[in-house]
Amino acid sequence: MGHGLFITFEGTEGSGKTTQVELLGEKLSYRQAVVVREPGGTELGERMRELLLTSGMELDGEAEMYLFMAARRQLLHEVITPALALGRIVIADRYHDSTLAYQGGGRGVPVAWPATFPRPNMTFLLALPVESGRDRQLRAGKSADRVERESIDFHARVAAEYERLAAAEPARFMRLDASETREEVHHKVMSRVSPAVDALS
Ligand code: T5A
Repeated sequence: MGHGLFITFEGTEGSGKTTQVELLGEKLSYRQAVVVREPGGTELGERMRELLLTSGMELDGEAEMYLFMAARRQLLHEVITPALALGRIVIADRYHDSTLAYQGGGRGVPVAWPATFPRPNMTFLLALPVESGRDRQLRAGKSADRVERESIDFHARVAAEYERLAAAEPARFMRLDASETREEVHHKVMSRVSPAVDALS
């Protein structure tokens, strides 16, 4: 990895990742922070997003895992790695921990961390009860995609896997109570990000 700063946001559906990514992106716009979302961010990624989330296609769990990872590899190649090499800050709305939690924890597929996928410098896990996240999405008028339509049990396994991942790497993960207000969560994010940004310059 270069000398930039790689920040990722993770969590179950409706936990507020996109909201926090936008708040942080605005706060760091003076540094031209690069904001990406997964799956997406490249032509391949956006096509994959359609296939994975809205096509209604029946997919084998392992095939699904490779598709998410192929989209990620392309995003690393086109966007993330060059930005980090230039010393930029990259903020990602989901990254490889999503595959570990959803395809690994949720579907029971064995998922590894490829050597060519950089580890983020910091990862914020937005922890929120699964039902509350679904309520928020409903209130926001967001219709459920292919993964979101899975059972409550599936989403509980995803949440449990996120907790396990965060406990296993306490130096990288910061677990946040996502039931707090947007501003409170953002404040906690900044308490971790600001010193790291100061250390960059
Ligand atoms: N997936 C993805 C995999 O299975 N494997 C993978 O490897 C990857 C990368 C992605 C789907 O793909 C799966 C996981 C997902 O199912 P997506 O459309 O990107 O799909 O969906 P999500 O990432 O889940 O995004 P959502 O938009 O559903 O949820 P967010 O981003 O967590 O939440 P956000 O910020 O949009 O907020 C939801 C609502 O809550 C409000 C917001 O205003 C919004 O209305 N809100 C709050 N309300 C009260 N208090 C707060 N603190 C709030 N923060 C936000």
